[in-house]
Amino acid sequence: MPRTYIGALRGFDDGTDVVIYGWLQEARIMKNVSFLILRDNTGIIQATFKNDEATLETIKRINRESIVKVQGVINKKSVSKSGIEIKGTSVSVVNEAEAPLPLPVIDPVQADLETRLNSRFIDLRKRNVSAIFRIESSLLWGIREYLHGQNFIEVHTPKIVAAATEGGADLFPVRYFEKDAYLNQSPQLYKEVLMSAGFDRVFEVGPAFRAEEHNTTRHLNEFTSIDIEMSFADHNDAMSMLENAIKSGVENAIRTKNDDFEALGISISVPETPFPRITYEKCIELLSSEGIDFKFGDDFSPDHLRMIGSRFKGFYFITEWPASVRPFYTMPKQDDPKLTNSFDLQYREIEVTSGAQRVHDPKMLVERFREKKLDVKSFQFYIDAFKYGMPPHAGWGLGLERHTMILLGLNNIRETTLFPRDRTRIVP
Ligand code: AMO
Repeated sequence: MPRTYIGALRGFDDGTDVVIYGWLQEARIMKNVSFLILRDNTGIIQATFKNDEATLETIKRINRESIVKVQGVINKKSVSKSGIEIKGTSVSVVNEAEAPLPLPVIDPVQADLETRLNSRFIDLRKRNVSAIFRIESSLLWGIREYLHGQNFIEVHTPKIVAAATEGGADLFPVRYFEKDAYLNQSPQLYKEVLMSAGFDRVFEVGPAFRAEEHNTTRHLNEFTSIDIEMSFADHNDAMSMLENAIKSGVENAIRTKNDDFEALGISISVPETPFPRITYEKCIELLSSEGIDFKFGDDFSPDHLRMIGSRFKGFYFITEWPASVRPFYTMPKQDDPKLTNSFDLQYREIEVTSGAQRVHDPKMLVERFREKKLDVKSFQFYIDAFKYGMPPHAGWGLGLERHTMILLGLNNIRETTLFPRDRTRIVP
């Protein structure tokens, strides 16, 4: 008989014979009957067994979290909470779990995050933990779907590279035979080169590596970056693309992941678009109205951003950042080159996306390299792509884990990362 997923049992008639496989969450042995609580990826079900001698012998020996096979009959007149159970006819162990478990799955007092991450494979068995990743997947699916609908193609660019993109200090060096190489911080250079190659619109979902020393609740040393680049477009086009992509992701999650939101005990709503936009200079005015002295050209601290963010309900853009705090590829504002055609998407004090219109004129690009005191030689492949027909272009990079974290109201980026890489953690 084929296997039935636990979540599908409800669709069968009372009295149907079924076979289910799952993790044994709990066994309760009473005087005349035993109850096995079984769990798979789709749900939880109770199987009830009469205590004949052989069955009782088996049930007594099964450790929690063992993989078991239960054969039985659907009972829809059950008095159990879910109104459905299996009247078990046979039970066997497919693969035994050792005891004790490194971490309990039924965990009335939640273990601390470090302990949970050390035994992440068990931690992820908890319904309210796996829910995060199902939702994350559906957010990403909705974003992908939207971008495909806008004629973007998904690309994959190298992660072993010869030059820095987002600032030289935060690079992980790797040995590449007889050459020096690094783990890529962002697909920035390659996605721009693909504009010169004529692809018009590309997106990539891939790992980005940052050797940042600070160990915070919103920084990882390896994160998943959703990047887009589009030709014949400016920062305003990129911002609308971002709003709509985010909206599509949230809509998809709400449409498909009701049970997971329930498991987390939260509900979210589709953000209203367009997101409010506030310029960097307006932010300074806002801060000074609160009595905070802020120098033009500096970056905002988390405290500053908390204050600015308190003025907005959800997402908002900070636009027109000064050139001093933006990378070399950012297009200066035409009538005021101290500023740039750039933006960050914020959610309260947290930055979830950076983006901009890019410099497309090769001469201006080389000038920007000089201003930033970068070695033009190590960017030659990138500069060459600008010399033979580069369209004007714009794009952004959205951090998937941060995005999921803010939407679900979680307070640590490690919660939305299966196996986080941080300043101290590289296993598991
Ligand atoms: P930036 O460096 O701002 O921009 O990164 C874009 C987004 O990626 C996420 N992010 C991180 N997430 C977790 N841990 C980190 N250490 C980390 N660093 C960044 C954030 C951030 O907003 N090339 C540009 C993008 C572009 O202009 O297209 C870039 O990489 O959510």
